[in-house]
Amino acid sequence: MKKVYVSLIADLIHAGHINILKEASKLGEVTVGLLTLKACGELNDIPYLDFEKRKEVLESLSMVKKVIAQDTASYKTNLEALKPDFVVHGDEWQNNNQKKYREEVIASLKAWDGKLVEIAYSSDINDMNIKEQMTKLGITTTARLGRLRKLINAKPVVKILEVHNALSGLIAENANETLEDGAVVTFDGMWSSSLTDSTSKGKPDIEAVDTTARLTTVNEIFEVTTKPMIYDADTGGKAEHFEFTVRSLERTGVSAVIIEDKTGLKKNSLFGNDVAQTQDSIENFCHKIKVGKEAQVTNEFMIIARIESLILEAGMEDALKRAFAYVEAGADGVMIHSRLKDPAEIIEFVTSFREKDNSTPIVVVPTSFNAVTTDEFAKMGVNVVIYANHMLRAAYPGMMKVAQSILKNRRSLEAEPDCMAIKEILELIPGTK
Ligand code: SPV
Ligand code: MG
Repeated sequence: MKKVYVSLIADLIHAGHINILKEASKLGEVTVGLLTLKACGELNDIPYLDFEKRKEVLESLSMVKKVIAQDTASYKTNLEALKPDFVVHGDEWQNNNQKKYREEVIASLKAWDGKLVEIAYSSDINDMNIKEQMTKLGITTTARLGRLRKLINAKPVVKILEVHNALSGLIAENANETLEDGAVVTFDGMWSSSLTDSTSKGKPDIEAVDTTARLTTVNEIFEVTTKPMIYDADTGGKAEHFEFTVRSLERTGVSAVIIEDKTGLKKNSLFGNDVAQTQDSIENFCHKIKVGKEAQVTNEFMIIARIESLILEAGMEDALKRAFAYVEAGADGVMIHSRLKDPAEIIEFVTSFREKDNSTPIVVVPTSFNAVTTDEFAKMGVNVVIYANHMLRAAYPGMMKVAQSILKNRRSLEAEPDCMAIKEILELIPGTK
């Protein structure tokens, strides 16, 4: 009996998969290399179903002899272990972001005279089309909430963009860029920033915008998006209040909350010690984390502890001591903040933290240390990078410039080149026509 290898994600089994498996089984005994969450992350294609569920479905198909895990987007390790006579794949990978894996498969098969068999790809039935259609229908609260943890487990680094209203939410949802290697990159989720939500409401970033108003913004964003959200809850308020915030965020479908270890009148961290800011005691803050963890209803919701020691110049030792204490108290992740342009203190923190803890997610907000790329953060051991205020900061100068031009010229003619065309704005929102 010949050996046949088929690599699949098999999240939503459809006629295209069945066709490939049918053709593969005509050639011999089929082993499916089922992509693990990590391997899916390399392809930027995160499945809805977990590995065991996807495996169960495939194992029940008569065309499949065996299902094994494929832990990387590359087939190499599995192929060298199995030495199949055939690898069967849809022919669409000749021209998409899997091209490099195809070339690698051809090279590997040569060593034992195996063959690659490519099946004509049915362009009307494929995962991406089905997923796109599903996304258009929206997302359930539970699926959105659980998605952040999945992304953190799957991807080398999760990229989050600040949103302050539904329109900026649509940018986080739809912005994409095709890189040189053909890979299409997108943002993984959204950040509800206390700074930009307050600023867009014309108020200072001092916890003056209450949770109800903040959640109204979140709900408006959720109406038109499907990506997960991390919510900036400032200090979290009093522990007795924080438990209600946690429940409200979960009920809305927010995936994670970040609370910072400050107390008293909160001021934005980027002021540093230029304004009076007080750090909470480790004991109090751990208590707040515990209260939050006890209040949450789902297993997926995350409470992330933000350490302000470097912002307030309390030193690296204090930052690390707090980080470990907060994780001990139940925090699902830590955020380390810095307002220095030089990333040295962030690198030192991440390296020292990772020496003792190689699993707790680390979050950074590189507003100041903005020369570091997401890939460099990933290599360092950071899991989530938040671009925390850029949508609002980009929008405001444009609006101010146009307002001033109208005043100066007593008409809008001169401002037109700085504005989007009316036709474009009429068609900006998906499904307008
Ligand atoms: C925010 O976006 O509101 C933050 C990040 O908390 S920072 O402004 O850098 O403090
Ligand atoms: Mg904030």
